[in-house]
Amino acid sequence: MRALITGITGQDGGHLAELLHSKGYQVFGLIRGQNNARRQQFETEFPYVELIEGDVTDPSSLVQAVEQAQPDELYNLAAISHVGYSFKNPSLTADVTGKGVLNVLEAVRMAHMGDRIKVYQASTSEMFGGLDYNRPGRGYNEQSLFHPRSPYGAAKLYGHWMARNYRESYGMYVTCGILFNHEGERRGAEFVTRKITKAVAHIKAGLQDHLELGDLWPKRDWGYAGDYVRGMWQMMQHPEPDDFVLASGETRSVQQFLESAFEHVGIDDWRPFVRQNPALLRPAQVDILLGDPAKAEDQLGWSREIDFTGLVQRMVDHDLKLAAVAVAAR
Ligand code: NAP
Ligand code: F7E
Repeated sequence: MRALITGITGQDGGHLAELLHSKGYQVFGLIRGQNNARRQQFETEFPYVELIEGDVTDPSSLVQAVEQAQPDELYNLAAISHVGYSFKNPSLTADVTGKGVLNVLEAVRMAHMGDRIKVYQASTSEMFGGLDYNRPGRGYNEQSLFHPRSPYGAAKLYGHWMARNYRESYGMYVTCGILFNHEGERRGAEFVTRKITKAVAHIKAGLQDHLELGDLWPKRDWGYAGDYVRGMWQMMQHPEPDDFVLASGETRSVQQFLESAFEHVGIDDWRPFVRQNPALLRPAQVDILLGDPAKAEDQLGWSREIDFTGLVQRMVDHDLKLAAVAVAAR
């Protein structure tokens, strides 16, 4: 089996490459830029991935990538994925996160491989927006209403509908995973969980004295990225293309994540170490996200191995090791 992953240098790209390689796939990854700063580190960690240069905003590069990789499965993970950044760069976000999906689908169709390549589209719980919380206690599922609250969410919703359109119009195998927040030791430090675990480890090691955050009250449904990429693969083995929610079915506030992380290093009172920075507030907030993964559990047999506490501890422990290396190098 051959797989092409866009967004290979991101969090999920790394986990998915590892998973597919362990299953015997030949893995190809699309990498952008003439001198991508992540390339060298990626090649060291994933020597078995064949990198192909391309950009989801450049249709011809995608056609070439598809022709070169000849994939059985194409996982479209590429995106501008930071919600806060999308408010500052809405047009770029529309081009990459929205129209980029169309470019990928068209590349498959134009290469006349629409009948043999299965496509996975990385859709998101941000499409729900956290306002039409219409299944209290149960969470959003595949039938819930969409109400995106950011340029990122709106761009993802465009990509989601284009993916569904290509499934319905051309009979292509295009599956959408509507994934709730998933985190881990590969998470970028611009996202709140990793920002917290890194800061907690640095504070514990004496490398940093405080942490600046935005809103602490929003709630998210957090899981571990390794569990979620396994779900992506399971979706692609399903006989029919479809939409599936992956979530933990639990929701916790940013403050609860913060408390758990500090608690894990033996600091009971986090307040002296945390300051609010108004620059980190967003023009609109997604108040609460809670997902219902019943369909994926029933139809795919998907389940999580790592719970919330395990996730926080894993991330903090990883960052404590990195902090110890930084201290030793001083
Ligand atoms: P991530 O760490 O931010 O990775 C994004 C990837 O997209 C990076 O490899 C980045 O490459 C690449 N990219 C950005 N612009 C590109 C362009 N113009 N052309 C080609 N590649 C480009 O995201 P992630 O957490 O792994 O998430 C993977 C996907 O799932 C994303 O589509 C995200 O929106 C979606 N998603 C994530 C979550 C979550 O909680 N993690 C939940 C739901 C959905 P560079 O290294 O060159 O920047
Ligand atoms: O924010 C609040 C912030 O940026 C979580 C992406 O993977 O998941 C992710 O989107 C919450 C928000 O993730 C800071 O306002 C407070 O309420 O970690 P985040 P996100 O916005 O939920 C979805 C499912 C995706 O699809 C996205 O691609 O935390 N928050 N203070 C902060 N957030 C950040 N980043 N930084 C802060 O300092």
